[in-house]
Amino acid sequence: MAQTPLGETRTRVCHDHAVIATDSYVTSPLFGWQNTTGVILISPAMASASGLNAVRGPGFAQYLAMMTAESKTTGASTGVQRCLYVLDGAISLNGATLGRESFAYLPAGSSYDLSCPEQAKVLVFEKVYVPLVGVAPPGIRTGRLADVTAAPFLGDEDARLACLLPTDPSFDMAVNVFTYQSGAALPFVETHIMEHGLYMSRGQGVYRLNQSWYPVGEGDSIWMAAYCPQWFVAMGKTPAQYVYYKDIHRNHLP
Ligand code: UGY
Ligand code: MN
Repeated sequence: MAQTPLGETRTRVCHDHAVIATDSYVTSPLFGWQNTTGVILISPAMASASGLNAVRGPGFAQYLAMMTAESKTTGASTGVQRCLYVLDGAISLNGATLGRESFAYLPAGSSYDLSCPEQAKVLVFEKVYVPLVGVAPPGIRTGRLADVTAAPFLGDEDARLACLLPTDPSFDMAVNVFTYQSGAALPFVETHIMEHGLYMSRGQGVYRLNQSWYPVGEGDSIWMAAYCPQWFVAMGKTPAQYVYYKDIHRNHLP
């Protein structure tokens, strides 16, 4: 393990955003999973570390599940939906193999057999599902990033967005993969009601979060609260990519 003798880290936890760098990971057994080690990167508990001004913390959880051949899960807590993205290795869902850059949406209340033939690093987003009157909740879905169209973002061919889940109102969350050629950027500083959980899956760049600019690279995670001003530019000699969550399609008044 890399040592940081002078106590340096890029990790920051603020009232409206957080950057979690790999050098500050602490692993633990994962609730709801058997024989699986995890790192809870973002969760509602973050409010307690983020300062006196925190009105509320994240409304979802983002974590890494490090799976081996002994690992397994059969479902999430009551009312909780999951979206998984395979960062490395392969997993098995009800007997079907999902390889690197595959994903699975697992609705609240569903039960399944999720295991791992050998080893896998899986990014997981969890959120309590908010039903919509008159709209049937979604079913299980699986897919591969390679099969999803990555559309130019607001016309920029060098910033491409792949939406892994359908954008229909039965879903109250989106999970997208954003790939930037080096030098490409978000076209403006976004400020919006949706919150984000983000995992840098490739490359590097600079993320602006509120009034701070952070160098970020592969393996870093970011929480952006609702209305946290946000902007990104990709830098370096290879494309940058992040997988991110956002809440969508539900009443903006609590
Ligand atoms: O979907 C989004 O809001 C996205 N454009 N935000 C981001 O990449 N920070
Ligand atoms: Mn955004």
